[in-house]
Amino acid sequence: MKFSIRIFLASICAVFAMVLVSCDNNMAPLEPQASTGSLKLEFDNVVGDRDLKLDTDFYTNAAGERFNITAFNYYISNIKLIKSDGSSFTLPQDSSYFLVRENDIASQVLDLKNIPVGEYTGVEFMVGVDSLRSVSDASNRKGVLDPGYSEVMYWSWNSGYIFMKMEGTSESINTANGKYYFHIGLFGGLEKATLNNIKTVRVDFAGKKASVTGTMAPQVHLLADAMKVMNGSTVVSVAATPVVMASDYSKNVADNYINMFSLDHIHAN
Ligand SMILES: [Cu+2]
Repeated sequence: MKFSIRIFLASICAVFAMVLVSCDNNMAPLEPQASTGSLKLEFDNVVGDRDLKLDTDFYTNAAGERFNITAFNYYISNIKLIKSDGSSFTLPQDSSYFLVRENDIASQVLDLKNIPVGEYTGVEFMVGVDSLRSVSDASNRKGVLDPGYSEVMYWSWNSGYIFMKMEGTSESINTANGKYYFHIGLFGGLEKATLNNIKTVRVDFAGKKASVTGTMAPQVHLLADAMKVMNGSTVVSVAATPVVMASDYSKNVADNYINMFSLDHIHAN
């Protein structure tokens, strides 16, 4: 009798032990597993192989003209991150409008939040603002899209954003102030049919990866080469066309600057 009680107690202990072990096993997968993280896109403005320095530095374009840059701003919007398997993640549109300005360091780093965990091998974005947003109610156009934004990137007379603004001086320009003004916009207009200079750019990371995890927030360091605004399929001369705004010629400048973006490197975290 005593013996069987002992066996009985022993087997109860064994069952308890198994329950404890299996409970322990079940605990492990309860560790929180992040499904999103963040990624930073940095736009580093350069001119050819030199850093862009507003006002003070002079550069020489393909037309042989010496020029400086006093302002360099552009909108980046509708960002899409591309994975190695070809799938992609499109940022919610409301959090996908940025204005990069050379005179504002903070504006050059786009902090993208709530990015699904994964390995990204490229990025796609619009240079400018899509036509739908351009004509949507002012309540949908706050922050950098506010038409009253400090560095006027908006044409009130044509209800449209200036996608890319580059200004500077050159001694080759034969006007009183010797300045050039490239204000490139036009989204195809509704009331007044215009050119559509909305451009989408894709930058492949060329074998490199930006791995977003719960703890790793990679920083993708892109270069934007202001020289390419002038040097491209059209060699733009600041002397011949010191003012490029809402004219047909603006297409040539837009076709040039879509090629100004490239990957420099990726910081893993
Ligand atoms: Cu970097």
